[in-house]
Amino acid sequence: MNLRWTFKKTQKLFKKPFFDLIYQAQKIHRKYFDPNRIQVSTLLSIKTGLCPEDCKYCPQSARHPTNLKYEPLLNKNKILKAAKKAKKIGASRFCMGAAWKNPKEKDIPYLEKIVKKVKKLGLETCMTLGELTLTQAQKLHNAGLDFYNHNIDTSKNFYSKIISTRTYKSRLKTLKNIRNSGIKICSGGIIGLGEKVQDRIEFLMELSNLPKPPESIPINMLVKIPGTPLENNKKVNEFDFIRIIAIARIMMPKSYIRLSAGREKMNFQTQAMCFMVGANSIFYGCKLLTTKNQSEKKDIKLFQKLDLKPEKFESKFNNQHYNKNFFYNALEKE
Ligand code: SAM
Ligand code: DTB
Ligand code: SF4
Repeated sequence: MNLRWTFKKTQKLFKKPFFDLIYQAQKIHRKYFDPNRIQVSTLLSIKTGLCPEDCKYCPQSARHPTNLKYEPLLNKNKILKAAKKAKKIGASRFCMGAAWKNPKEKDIPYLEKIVKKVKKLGLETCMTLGELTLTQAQKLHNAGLDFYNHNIDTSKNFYSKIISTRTYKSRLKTLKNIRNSGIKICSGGIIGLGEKVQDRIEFLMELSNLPKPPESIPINMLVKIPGTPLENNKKVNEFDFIRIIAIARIMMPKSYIRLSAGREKMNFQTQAMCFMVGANSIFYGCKLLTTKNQSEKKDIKLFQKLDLKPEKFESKFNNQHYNKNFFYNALEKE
């Protein structure tokens, strides 16, 4: 097979002098994207905790004593209320996550209904529900699901050190089902799991060598959760993190790269560097799934400092006029 990105070619980027690398990344970013615009998504956990999987990083696994409150699948009104709020504060996409190994057949009609209703609000829709069969993906696609998030998390080799209840192969199979259904792929991973540079190289190679790279790539910095096996992991160095964002931009020039979990612990300068080298999407809202995110107010300050505007969301529903104070105004109307 002819790889788009070989190990050697990718490794070269990891060894490149920092300023040469970020110059290359920014040139590519400017070729494919408006550097002053950012895609904004808001997350909601629609089923929280008691997950049968054993992902070592995750607060929601039933195996880790994390003191998380279990919440069964949320009712429609609660989900729609959160979606309306997300829209009001300026998000263009609403991402719903469930702590499942996979959705059960009996849940699909309800999920389809939710997708239809959220879509009607004029938001793009995204779900992350675990493994999906082709038929399930097709049903969600027909209901209007735009994106499905399913992270490969790290390299094939390191994966089994982090998760034992499922395989990398099954992860890739779900990505294939999503692709074949017509839903756009959101897939990325976590930095700070204890992976080596070799794993980071292989992780980015895996994504960039998919038949078509994911449209959306979340890069999470590990949020260290007390009670999980990774709670005492070593902090990721900010420059190493920026380097990974830059390399992802170079390897997957047309994909949106989301600066995802971990922003709460990053200063504005680090986040600005991530945007500069190619990140152009964020999770916006004071909560990720179960942990704190950087507050909306702080995000707005950051956007204003950097003159970042939300990406124009081309939809017949979205005729809101964006200006520099758009987010402030939206928050004030809350
Ligand atoms: N259960 C589904 C699954 O695993 O595909 C969907 C929800 S799961 C919480 C979504 C993603 O969140 C995971 O794939 C992982 O990459 C990310 N995640 C979970 N816990 C995290 C943490 N402590 N720090 C950073 N990212 C995390
Ligand atoms: C992704 O890559 N990151 C988001 C989203 N996809 C679903 C989740 C981050 C979760 C961080 C830990 C928590 O809040 O539970
Ligand atoms: Fe469950 Fe997803 Fe958390 Fe793994 S990452 S424990 S599958 S919710």
